[in-house]
Parts: sequence; structure tokens; C-alpha cells
Amino acid sequence: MANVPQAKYRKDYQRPTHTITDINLTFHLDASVTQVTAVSSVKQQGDDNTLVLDGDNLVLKSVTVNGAEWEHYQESEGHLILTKLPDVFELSIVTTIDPLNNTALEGLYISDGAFCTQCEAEGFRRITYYLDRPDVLARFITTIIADKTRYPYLLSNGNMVEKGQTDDGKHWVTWKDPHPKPAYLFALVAGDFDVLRDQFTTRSGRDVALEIFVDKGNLERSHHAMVSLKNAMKWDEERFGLEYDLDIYMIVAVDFFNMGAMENKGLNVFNSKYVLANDQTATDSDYLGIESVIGHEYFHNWTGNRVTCRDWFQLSLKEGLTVFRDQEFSSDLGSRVVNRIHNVRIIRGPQFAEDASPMSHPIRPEKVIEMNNFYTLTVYEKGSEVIRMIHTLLGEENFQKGMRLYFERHDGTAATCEDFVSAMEDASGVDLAHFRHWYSQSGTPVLDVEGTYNDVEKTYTLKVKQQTNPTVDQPEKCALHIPLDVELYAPDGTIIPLQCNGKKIANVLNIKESEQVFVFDNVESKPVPSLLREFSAPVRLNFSYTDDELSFLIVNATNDFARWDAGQMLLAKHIRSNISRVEKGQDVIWPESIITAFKGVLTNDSLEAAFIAEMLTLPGLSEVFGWYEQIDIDYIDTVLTSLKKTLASELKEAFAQCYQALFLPEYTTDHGSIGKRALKNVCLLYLAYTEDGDALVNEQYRTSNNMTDTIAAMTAANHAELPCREPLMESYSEHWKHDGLVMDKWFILQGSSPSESALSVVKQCMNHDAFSMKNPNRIRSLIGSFMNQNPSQFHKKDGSGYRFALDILKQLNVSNPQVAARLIDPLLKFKHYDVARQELIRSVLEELHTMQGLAKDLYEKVSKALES
Ligand code: B3K
Ligand code: ZN
Repeated sequence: MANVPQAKYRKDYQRPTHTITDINLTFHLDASVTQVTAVSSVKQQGDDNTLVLDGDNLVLKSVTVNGAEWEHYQESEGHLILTKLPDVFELSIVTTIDPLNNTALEGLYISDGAFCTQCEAEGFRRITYYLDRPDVLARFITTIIADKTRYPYLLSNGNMVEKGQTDDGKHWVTWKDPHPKPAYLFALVAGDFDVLRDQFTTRSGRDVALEIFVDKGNLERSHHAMVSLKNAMKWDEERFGLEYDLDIYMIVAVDFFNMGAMENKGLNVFNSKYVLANDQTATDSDYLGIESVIGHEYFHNWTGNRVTCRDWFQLSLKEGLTVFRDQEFSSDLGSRVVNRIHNVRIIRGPQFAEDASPMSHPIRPEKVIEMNNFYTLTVYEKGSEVIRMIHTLLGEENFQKGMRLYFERHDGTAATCEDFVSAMEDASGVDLAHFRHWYSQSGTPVLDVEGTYNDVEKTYTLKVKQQTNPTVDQPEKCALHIPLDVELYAPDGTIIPLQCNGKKIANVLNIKESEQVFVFDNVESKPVPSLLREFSAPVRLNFSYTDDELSFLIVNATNDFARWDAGQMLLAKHIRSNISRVEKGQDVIWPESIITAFKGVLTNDSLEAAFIAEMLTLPGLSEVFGWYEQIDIDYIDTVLTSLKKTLASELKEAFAQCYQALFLPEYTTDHGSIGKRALKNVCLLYLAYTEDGDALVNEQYRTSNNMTDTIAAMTAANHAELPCREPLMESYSEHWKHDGLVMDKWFILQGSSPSESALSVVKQCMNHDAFSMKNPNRIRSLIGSFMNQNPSQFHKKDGSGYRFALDILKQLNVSNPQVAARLIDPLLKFKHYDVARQELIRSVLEELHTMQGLAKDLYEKVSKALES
């Protein structure tokens, strides 16, 4: 690379030299030459009269200061440097941009003929020269001028204040946002849409117009999003006491979008995947995903917009907190235990993997080259676990007190993670001094716990050791403050109250040192401990349970999450021992304890269906992979496939009975029905491996009246490689080939097919009418699933998967580097694979590293991987 991209460090934060209180933007929209006029009121903050603005891909037309042309400026690599400025002035900048050729989908671009924007993190600088940093908060007034017939709707943040016509057949609209905001929350949309309109009255009596804009013809797919939005508005008032603060809330669904959605003030832009749904096109998990993302973006209005981040290193201030809030929203509306299980699977699988990868970083990173690379599972999901631990340590009441204090202190400003923790601490009186290390330390702590029973003293001793292994970014680690939630059970299943020195103590133990011992007294017989209940901290737990103890917990633990966790530990224990057997060339053996335990769960009528479905779902591939420093991926694949087949044949009758009993004639998306379908379809996944599999799967596909059952049948056919797979895939594509969003499900199945021909099929699919290398959803579905969810084919020992990945990454490096940088993740952990694969992957990374014009998104990841 000619210019090596430079990193920024958190420690180097400096206040801006100037502030911008107001900005008036005027857009003359045109697909290839849009003219942007930005008139800002600027004030110098210190003694420096030089102003350095950010800009990227702009054509500068003019600069004026206080109405007069300004000649003291210079454009240099991403900046406009203005000198000799007065203290207070009005700065007017005219630039032009080219939305049509903006394939990176950052700044102003075109999605299916409509103009739309994405400015977080640093996309506003692709619209005009500006202080593009989150601690510069300005009031925005935006005027949009465009052709009336092609762009009947002209939208921006805030409230619409004026509109009119021009003489040449165009129209214009002016929007005013009364809330000062950083540029990353700016949005503009112009196009022709169908609009779903509704209304919400806040509890203080403000009437809010709600509008969802979708592509023409999609109106009937937007109702669930509207219901979710109203539920979110109501929930935030009830649980957090937070109300909406404008007269209008708009959501626009677009097909071309780099991520899920964006919380722009008053005008959210969404990936259509998180808006559009009906019974025929969306699965139950799509419905739940929409509810959670609609909630997430809405909740950002307070945690993100009203209080924003001082700098991008503080991203988890808004993201971790808002994920926590959306998780609570989904849990309050649906099944708490199922939500918790889903979230924990993400932490134990891909998040732990990220902690152990070359991209390892604390939830508040110290060093960043490309900010878009830090919208990670660590910042979001682990960030949310950190908030959840604070919630556990403080309790709901004190936590809400802390939230109120946080808003009292920081509303309308740009804050830091430290500000949040201080508010929690001050409001509750709980000391979080030691806890703060969670913000600065990366990696996954390991808790090694040992239990000893003393029959004479009637005491039970838990010895807890914690340790965090060095990570690529941070060789030294310290002991963290870990809340460890425990319960002890007597052999008859009753709870043994926790007492130390005769005094009752709480279930949550505070682990702060590298080794701590807890002696519980009045324990009449050897107990079975339930540890890390509710996954009270994002750590790996080691405790040598016997099969009997785990089977006991599956039946007797009072907490559903703990029962599920015991099931996962039982599976994990035997998956591990079988992987060792396979490594040594021995046969796989599954003990009776697993079969008995899972049969007990499957036939237990008192359990919620959705919960049984989770009990029967094996740990994910990334989770299993993460148990090892280095592993041949084929061993894991062999063992997991064998386990599925064994459970299928041993529990065939029980699966079949359960499957038949769960037939629902009507499709409804209440949580009870969603749970029943989940369990029915887990049964089908196992039954697919039996001799009746092909007939059952075929029958379900042919008689299905909803997408959940349709996709479940196809998934079963795909994984078990059933004869009906091809005809079903054919039939689906015939039916849905005109609809990219629905075809994504089909592309995922093609990408994750275990068939030997998977790669050549993926290549053929790239010529499918519904596929486009310009659309991130299509790329993620087809190519992302191949690289992430298809270990046997992507990691083929002939290196064909890796060469394909190289080719794709080279293309995306030019057209959409942000998507490229997401896709490359499975290659970064190459050191964890066997030596032969390591060498193949390393050569791919090296080729990228030496490539001319490597975007900084890929550069950051590739160079970290190679240095590691
Ligand atoms: N804040 C946005 C994410 C922006 C990602 C920029 N690469 C969506 C969200 O977390 O709600
Ligand atoms: Zn967010």
C-alpha cells in the first residue's frame, strides 16, 4: 500500500477547536450531480483560528465566510483546512456529490431509484465538508429540492416546516429538527413509496404521527413493524419512563443497506429485512427480529440521540445500553428464558470467538483505524452483558434511578462510558470502581470453580479462580469484578438457603480476586450447585459436573435458564470427549445419559414448547470451535453430525409423536404458537435423518401455509441432503424468483449446503436473476452463509473455498469495503485451524495485504491477522 492507514487512539481525544451551533442544508437532488449547500454558524472554542473539516469524495464548488468568498483554504486528503478565520462566523460551502456511483452505501446514495443516506459512523463527510465527529451538536434545517414525479416524498429529520413548488416542475420541502444532534444522525430520503400511517399518544398527551415508507406494493407487509413500533413506544414509557419528543416518527425501508437499521433522529432508515413481513414471506424469527430491531432503533432516541457519544471509542455507551434495552423489551413481551438463551448463544459462540481473534478489543476500544470495523459483537452484545451485570449488581430500582440521573446530567450532550458508570454508582451507592475494568479489558475471563463437601462440619466450599488469557491487543490482564449467581440443591431437589457463618447471604457472589473461597454452612448433605445462573457474567465456566449431576439439574433446577444450561453442559462434555476420540482415530460413543435426559425433556408436558426446542438444539459450530486453541474443523463436523444422527435414531418415536401433536391449522404469531412451531421444526430436523425423513419433509413443504414451516422443511432437506431437496429448492425459486428478500432464504440454503457441489452451486447462483453483487443482503445470504455456516465446504482442504473468497473480497474492496470487511471475519482466525489450512489462508491474507488500493476497512483486519 502506498499510504499506510493511520490508527486513532482513545487517549488522544481532544475537544473540537470549533463548535457548530446551527446548520442549514440545501440539496438539489440529481442522481449523478447533487449539489449540497451547507451554511453553518461556527464558533471558535480555543485560540486556534484554523478549522479543519472532514470530507470524502466531494467536489468543492465554493467557500464563503460571512457572505464573502474565502480564499484562505486548502483541500488535502480528506480535509478542508480553513485558516485566518474570525472567532464567530457563518461558513457557506457548496459541494457536489455523485449518489448514483456511490456503491459503498455510505453518505447519500441511491437504493432502487430512491435517494437515501447512511451517516454513522463517518458518512456525513461524504455529503459535505463538516466537523464530522459526534461531540459537535448542531440544530439542522434541511431543504430538499427535487423532481416532483420521481420523488414525491422528500424527508429529513425533525418536523416539516415549509414546502412549495419551483417554476421548473420541481418541488421542495424544508425540515427543522429542534434537537441539536451530531452529523451521524442526519438523514435524507427522497423517492416514491407506499406509506402506512398510524398515530401514538404519549402518556403526557403528545400526539405523534407514525409513518412507515415502503416500496410500492409492499404496504401489506408493513403492519407488523407498525405494531412493534407502538409496542416499543409504550414499553419505553412503562419500563424506563421515557417518552418520544417530536411530532412525527418516520421509518423508511430500503433494499440496499449495509447493516440492519439506523436511528437517525425522527427518520429511521431500515434494511427492508427488518420491516417487511407477512405469513407467506417471513418466518417467525423474521417477525421477532423486526420487533427487536424496531425497538432497538426507537430506544436509541434516548440512549444514543438525546445523550450521544463524545467520541467513537464510546460507542458501547449507546449500543451496549440500547441492546440491553431491546433485549429487555423482547423479554418483557415474549419468553424471557428463550430470549436469554438466544443472547447467551451469541456470546458463547461468535462473541467469545471475536475475543479470541486478532480483532479482540475491549467494549470500549483503545485504537481504531476504520470505525465501521468496531460495530462488533463485543461492543454490542458483550457491551449489553456489561450493562446487564450492572443491573444485576444494582437491582431494577437502583438501575432505573441511575438511568434518571444519567439523563438529568447528560441530556442534550455527548457523554462517555465513564459518565454512565458514575451516574449508576452515584444513584445507587454501589461501588463500581473495580467493575470499570470491564470497559478496558478485552478477552473472555475463565472461571474455574471447585466444590467440596465436608460431611462432618456440614459445610460446602466453593473455590473460585478467575483468569483471562492474554489477547492479541492486550498481553496483561487483571482480575475483574464478576457477579456469580449460584444456588445449591439438596438431593431431593429442594433449595439449600445460602449461609456463611450462620448469616443468610444473597445468591450473587462478588468475585473480585483471582482466587476466592466461599464456605457455606448448614448444608446437611452434599449439594449440587447451579452456577452462573442466568449467565450472570460473560465468562467461560469450568466445573467438573458428573453426568448424574447435570441430569439432576436438567430436572430440578428452579430456573429454566439453569436447566437449559445444564443440558448444554452435558452435551458439551460428550462432544468434547468424542472430538478427542475422533482425533485419536477412535469411534464416536454417546452415553445413555444424554438419550435419557433429552427423552425426559421431550416428553415433559409441563415444559413450554419453545423451551424444549432450545433444550434440543445443539451448541453452535462457533461455540464448539471456540473450545480449542487449534483444531481440524472436520473433527467437529464429524462429531456434531454423529450426535444429530444418534439422537434422531434413539428418540425417533418421541420426536415423531411430538411432531404430530404440534400441528397448528392456523398461522398466528403469538408467542405460544411461535414456540410450538419451533419445537415441531426442531423435531423435523432430527426426523430428517431417519428413514421417514424424505416423506415427512416433502409433506410439510407441500402442505405448509406459512414461511416458517416452508423454510423449516427446506432446511431439514438441505442439512440431511434428502432426495426431495432439489425439487423443493426448484419449486421455491420458481415461486419467489422476483423477490430478492424472500430469495435470501434460498440463497442461505445454497450457501450452507453440505453437498460436495456447494461451491459450484454458489457460483451458479451468482447468475440468478435475484442475485446482485451490489446488494449487501444478497451477498451476505449467499456468500456470507457459505463462508460462515458451511465449514465442510468452505474449508475444503483443496483451498477452493479460500480462493473464491479472495476473488470476492477483491471485488468488494472496490465496490463496498464495509461489506468486504464483514465477510472476511472467518479468515482472520486462521491460526486456530490445522497447519495445512493455516498456510492456505495465510497466502490469501498476504495477497490482500500487498494489493494496490486495499481499503482501510480490510487493511485493518488483514494486517492485524497477519501480525497476530
Ligand atoms: N447505529 C447503527 C449502526 C451503524 C453502523 C455503522 N457502520 C444501528 C444501530 O446500532 O442501531
Ligand atoms: Zn444500535
